[in-house]
Amino acid sequence: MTDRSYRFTHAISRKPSVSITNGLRAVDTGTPDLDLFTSHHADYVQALRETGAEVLVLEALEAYPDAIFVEDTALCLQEGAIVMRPGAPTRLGEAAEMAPHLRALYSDVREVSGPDAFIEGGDILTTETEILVGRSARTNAAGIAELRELVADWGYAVREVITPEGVLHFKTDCSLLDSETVLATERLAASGCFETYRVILTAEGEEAAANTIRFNDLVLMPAGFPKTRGRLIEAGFNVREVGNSEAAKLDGGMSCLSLRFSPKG
Ligand code: CIR
Repeated sequence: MTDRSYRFTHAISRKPSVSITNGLRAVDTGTPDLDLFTSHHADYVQALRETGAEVLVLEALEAYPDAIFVEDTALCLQEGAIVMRPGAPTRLGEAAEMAPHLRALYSDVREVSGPDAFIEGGDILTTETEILVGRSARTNAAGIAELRELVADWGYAVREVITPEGVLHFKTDCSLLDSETVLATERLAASGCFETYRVILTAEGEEAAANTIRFNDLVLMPAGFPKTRGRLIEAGFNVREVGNSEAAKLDGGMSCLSLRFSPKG
């Protein structure tokens, strides 16, 4: 089994902007504190760098309050990158801001461009064998169909799945841990989408721990979920906790804060 879905040479991240206080959120649980957000973000970037990866940290984009959540702007594979079409109207322009940075690193950059096609990176889980895409309030069937066509000649199979009702993104509720293992909430696992995987469930009341990232030898997880952390450690993973209180106020987690990849050419 290969390990290209969790071993990476590169990541791209973006500093939080002052405008982050206006970021989108499903429920208002308070205004994010910029200084604390900046410090959590620095810890996150440092953890990625400690694995040996090259991490490009882009400057804040004031015009886009949610621009720190770079994951939603692109899907990065070894063969090339696909620029997304975010379904949140205030976030659509973020994808074009990311495209030149991807072109600098990849020789093949493609774009989801259909006027009715919407898709955000947070709905996409790339495993060793397939690309799962959750239909959600941000990602529609046309977006998934266009992605399927764009990656077909690179040999990827795209499987459409469903993001649970009321959940922002598919990966809000799951993450890849290794070639055959995912971490998932019970409500997502119950949908049956992970039947061919080994599933570690988040502990009851710790659903917000589901969005982790496996990045080289580390699993980065949001701080404050001791039972789920214990399950991951017991399963043999090298867990690093990162403060996520401010990103969580904007429905963000570990995966949203970076694009992770190993460009081939
Ligand atoms: C949004 O609602 O779009 C942002 N406030 C949070 C985006 C989180 N991104 C992700 O899960 N990939």
